[in-house]
Amino acid sequence: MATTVVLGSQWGDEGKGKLVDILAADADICTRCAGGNNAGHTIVVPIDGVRTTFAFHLLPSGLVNPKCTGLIGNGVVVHVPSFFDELDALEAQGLDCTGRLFISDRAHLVFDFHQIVDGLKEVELGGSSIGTTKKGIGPAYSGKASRSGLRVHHLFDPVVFADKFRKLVEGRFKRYGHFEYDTEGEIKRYQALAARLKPYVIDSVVYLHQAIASGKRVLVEGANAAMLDLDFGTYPYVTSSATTVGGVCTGLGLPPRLVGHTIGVVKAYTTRVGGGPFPTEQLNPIGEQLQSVGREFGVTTGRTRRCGWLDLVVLRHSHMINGYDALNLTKLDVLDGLEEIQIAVAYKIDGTPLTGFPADLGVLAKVEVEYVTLPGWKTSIEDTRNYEELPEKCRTYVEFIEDFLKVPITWIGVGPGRDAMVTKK
Ligand code: 2SA
Ligand code: GDP
Ligand code: MG
Repeated sequence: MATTVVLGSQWGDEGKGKLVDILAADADICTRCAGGNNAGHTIVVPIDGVRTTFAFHLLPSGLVNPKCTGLIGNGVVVHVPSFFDELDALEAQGLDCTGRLFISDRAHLVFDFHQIVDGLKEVELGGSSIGTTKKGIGPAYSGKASRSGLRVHHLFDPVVFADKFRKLVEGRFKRYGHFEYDTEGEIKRYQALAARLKPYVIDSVVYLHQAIASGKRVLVEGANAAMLDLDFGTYPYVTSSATTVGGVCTGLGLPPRLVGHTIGVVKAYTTRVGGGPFPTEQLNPIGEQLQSVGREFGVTTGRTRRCGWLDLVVLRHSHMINGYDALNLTKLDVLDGLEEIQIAVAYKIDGTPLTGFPADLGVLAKVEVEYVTLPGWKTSIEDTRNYEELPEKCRTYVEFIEDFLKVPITWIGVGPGRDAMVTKK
């Protein structure tokens, strides 16, 4: 099968970037299909013997492999100035992307006014704000769905671009009042940006299909995660794209039969950043320990991530939607110091277990979470590379998850570095 798909299985930040970087060693093309520069994917690799950290937001993480081509698909929303900022930062870190980075002409554009509106919408929501990254993601996807958005190809028709742009800004002024914004200055700035962007722009549908037909191996890098999916996540506390497997087809123009091996990335505990329900959240010293040992801070905003126990109800829901062939359990080393570890195995209402993850947040607020408690292994696993050498209690934890979900755990993360991965046969 030509494609491998990596998807977040919880509320994001599971460590997708690290796995994508490892798998990119065997990929010709690494492509993003959804989201924008709200995402933050961290890669820690030795470059000339120096431990180097890369933070990817909009560009595909597979670019760390110099033989891999990056492709930003039609389902992604692109803030062009941020695209160049990220590219410049990567090149300053020694990553030469010349001739191996492309962007779909169908991708929608995010403008600064979308980011302003993102902030204004959050203020309007007050106490029930989503906790967005304020990167303009929701407003840009709203424009796409309401058929008024501007796409990459519009950049190359200056008259059409200027006309549509003015109308879009006027519409936002009508809705949110006259916020400070230099419309004509922006139109000029985008003329220069268009010229710079031109060499990167392609018809990604034709490109991808020709690549696959000629035997090229494609790696799809999911952004955000199943519980942030617009349809299947904890709506409205979600992002505005299809972050589950369907988004791979629509975000790239890939028929389902070409969606190959699907890998779910599962953090060994759970985190969430922003607002919204989180049934296994630990607002106590356990949550604080997970946050500090796991260094749980947003890669894009620097916000502190909320932390809690692993939730198998969430993972069963996400597996039903994405159909994982294999899992990467990450950050298992973060649990090293714990005496006991809890895993959520059911949500109950009046003693009756629910069959799925509830759509209605009112129902979700009423669930009683049932946990299984397993003993901790109380020893460092960061230097372990063979599965059989992991402490027995640690293997029990891993196998409990496998048995519950009936999906093999093929990789186990024991540290942030590229080499800190146990491969399980
Ligand atoms: P948005 O900005 O409209 O997509 O926000 C909507 C919700 O989606 C969440 N979201 C994220 N959750 C986890 N990680 C994300 N990326 C960054 C990271 C986050 C950061 O890798 O750390 O730096 O804060 C991400 N992007 C969006 C968001 O928190 C809202 O709950
Ligand atoms: P992504 O959005 O899913 O790519 O994940 P992020 O990069 O936002 O957050 C994951 C964080 O955990 C990053 O700082 C990674 O370097 C780090 N990380 C990834 N895997 C592991 C692991 O197995 N152990 C530890 N300790 N850190 C990890
Ligand atoms: Mg992240």
